[in-house]
Amino acid sequence: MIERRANLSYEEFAAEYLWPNKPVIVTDAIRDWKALGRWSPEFFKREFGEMKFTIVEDLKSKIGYKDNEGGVAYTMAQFVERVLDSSDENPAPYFRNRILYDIFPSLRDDIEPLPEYFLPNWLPDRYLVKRVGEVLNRGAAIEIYIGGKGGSFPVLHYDGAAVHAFLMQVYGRKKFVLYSPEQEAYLYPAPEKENLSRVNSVDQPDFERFPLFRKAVPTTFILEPGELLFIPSHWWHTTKMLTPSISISVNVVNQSNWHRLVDFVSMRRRNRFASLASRAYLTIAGTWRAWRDRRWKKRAGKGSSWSKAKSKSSLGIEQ
Ligand SMILES: O=C(O)CCC(=O)C(=O)O
Repeated sequence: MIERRANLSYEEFAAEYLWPNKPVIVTDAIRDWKALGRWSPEFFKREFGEMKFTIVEDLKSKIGYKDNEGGVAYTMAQFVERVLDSSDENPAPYFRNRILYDIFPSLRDDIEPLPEYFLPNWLPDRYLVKRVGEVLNRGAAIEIYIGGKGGSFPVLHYDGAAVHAFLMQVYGRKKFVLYSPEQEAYLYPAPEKENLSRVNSVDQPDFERFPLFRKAVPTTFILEPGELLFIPSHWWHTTKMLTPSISISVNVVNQSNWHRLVDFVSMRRRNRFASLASRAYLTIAGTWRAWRDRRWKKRAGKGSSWSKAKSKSSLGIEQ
């Protein structure tokens, strides 16, 4: 069972969900977004009908779930037609993990104000180690997803680098299936990409190949338009659309999940020295940011919001 909350203050969110690493749906967090009521498949056809892109239709065979390169060419108008005709038997491909501000910069204002729950976020920070900065900064990008009935996210996974995810359902209904981190032993993480499951499908799993998956207990629910879902760090998840659907996602790292990020990154370094070096660097980087956050909060005054704390910071852009 997932809790649905309304009128959830930042402090309540942090104490009851962020720090305990527990999912929640907030029903009124994005109620002022212009996107609600404005965005629909028809809106994208009308406003961006000529836009050209490609989509990889069958990602099941590919393990890299963010892989959008190559595939079938569409205009937005053609794609929207596919979305509107989509069915369980013949689902439209999924336009997903596209960077909203890059491809639809004019839509920036439609998703304002961004909920306070997204702060503090260490992903857009500057990092001394260039490669770390590149990976984390890319992770900070707000992403958009457009799909049709019967379409699904191609793989059961948790988000890379163990970031938290916020999923905002702007249009249509989407089914989510979640598994807590404790159930990892039943989820068959891929040896080469530990955050992706090898289980072929959560709806029709091949129990011959994945017998332990019988023991996995899913949390299943439908995200309705206007709702925000918090998927905490290392929670496994996948989705299926019940209607044409448009969603937005935001990833977040801060003190609450940095230790999981450190584990994730150092676990992936096969070389023991590189693994220890990453752990040491990231631990220092996290300790410094935790201290900086506390200083911002203190300066802004007790009870002030994170956005106020950040804007009052004398450090300006994050270090
Ligand atoms: O909204 C969806 O279909 C799932 C998105 C997701 O899990 C992801 O991008 O990591």
